[in-house]
Amino acid sequence: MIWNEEFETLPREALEALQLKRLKRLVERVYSAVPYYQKKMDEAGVSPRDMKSLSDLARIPFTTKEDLRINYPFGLFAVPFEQVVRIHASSGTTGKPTVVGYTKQDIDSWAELMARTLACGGAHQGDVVHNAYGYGLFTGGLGAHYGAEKMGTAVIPISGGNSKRQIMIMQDFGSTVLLCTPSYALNLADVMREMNVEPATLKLRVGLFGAEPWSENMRDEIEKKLGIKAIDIYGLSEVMGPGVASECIEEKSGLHVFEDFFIPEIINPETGESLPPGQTGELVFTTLTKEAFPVMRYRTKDISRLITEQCSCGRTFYRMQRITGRSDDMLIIRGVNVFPSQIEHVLMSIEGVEPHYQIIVDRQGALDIMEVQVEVMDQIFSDEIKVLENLSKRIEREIKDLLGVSCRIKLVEPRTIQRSEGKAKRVIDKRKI
Ligand code: DLL
Repeated sequence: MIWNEEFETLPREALEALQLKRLKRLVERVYSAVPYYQKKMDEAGVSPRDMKSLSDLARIPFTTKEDLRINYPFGLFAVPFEQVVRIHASSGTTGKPTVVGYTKQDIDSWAELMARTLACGGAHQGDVVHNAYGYGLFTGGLGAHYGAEKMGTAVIPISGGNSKRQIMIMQDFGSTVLLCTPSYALNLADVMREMNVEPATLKLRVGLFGAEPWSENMRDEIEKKLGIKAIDIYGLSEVMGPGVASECIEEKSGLHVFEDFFIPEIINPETGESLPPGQTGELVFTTLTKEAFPVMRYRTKDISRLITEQCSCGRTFYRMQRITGRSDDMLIIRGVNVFPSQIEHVLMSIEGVEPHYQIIVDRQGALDIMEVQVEVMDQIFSDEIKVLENLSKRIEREIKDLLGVSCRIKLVEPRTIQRSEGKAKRVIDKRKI
């Protein structure tokens, strides 16, 4: 089902006209309300009057996490503080969190976007939405919650953690739609197995997973283990939270960006130059309607590509390819660029390997050492040493073939790698550079 036919199937021309109208208003509003942005635009020699066509957006300076840090906590809010009704924050890897605000209208838009996302994933009124995204400052829990209510589903605000209780509630309340990170979905599948709960006896039909990178192979794994369809959903706090883009259940191939609310661009992360559709680079978003915390050309550091071909589901919005990495997640191992997603891709394609792994990077002398710790299935772990040796050699060889760097493989017993209840921590970089 398409939640909002009128907007989600707009012909391209009408959509772009709407975007331009909204863009003009946005730039004017931001310029007059936020002195910091006004200064940046003045320095770049661009004024709101210059927004004559959508291509003029490229004249606006980028916004980065550094801009947010400088203005911590509320310096980039574009409305009087009395109009702010909600504050969220995302924990950075270092220092202070990134803080974002919402007006009443922003919360309504967000609910609309999450209702669209749920509909994209095949949810409908009457569904029991098991919302295991964390409630709190993280945008996942409350963001999804309001969308589920708007759609008219029965939402269970279970939040993350306490997996046994989650499963009991799934059984007793008849949860049909699961919302959580993909790594937590796998964690739940493992706990089901430990509890001898057969996933087929549950009513779960579909899961909307996001907030962290995952791969096509991990999707297969989740679908197989939980017996559901797994949908990729994307968003980030600075732009809104979840509800920026979503796969449709019809194609499960690329995530529709809700382009009446956000303009996506792809840039070369090194030069900042705009790239044409189809090319891979860093995703950049401009929010078209947000009141409290609008952003212009926000650099996400997420790597993707835009797909402009029409989708069979009927939505006309461009799709973004699933995120293949982050420009700042990239590890440089002995000079070679390595994305954790590439390692995951290798691991998930090998029989006997569990989807739980951690990459540990260290430096011995002047040499970078990468160790991949990965869990193997029970029966393999209790097998002969030779079997384990062969498996670890095979993983090592395949990683070397794909990435051109050698690494150490450490096969570990099932359930030894720490499980996440939210975003999984895949990389531990111990190098002091
Ligand atoms: O993770 C919002 C969200 C909540 C999205 C629930 C989807 C579901 P932040 O905590 O600000 O917001 O983190 C945003 O997470 O820049 C990506 O690097 C990553 N991310 C989010 N969704 C995906 C996804 C939420 N589907 C950051 N695939 C983003 C890969 C994702 N990475």
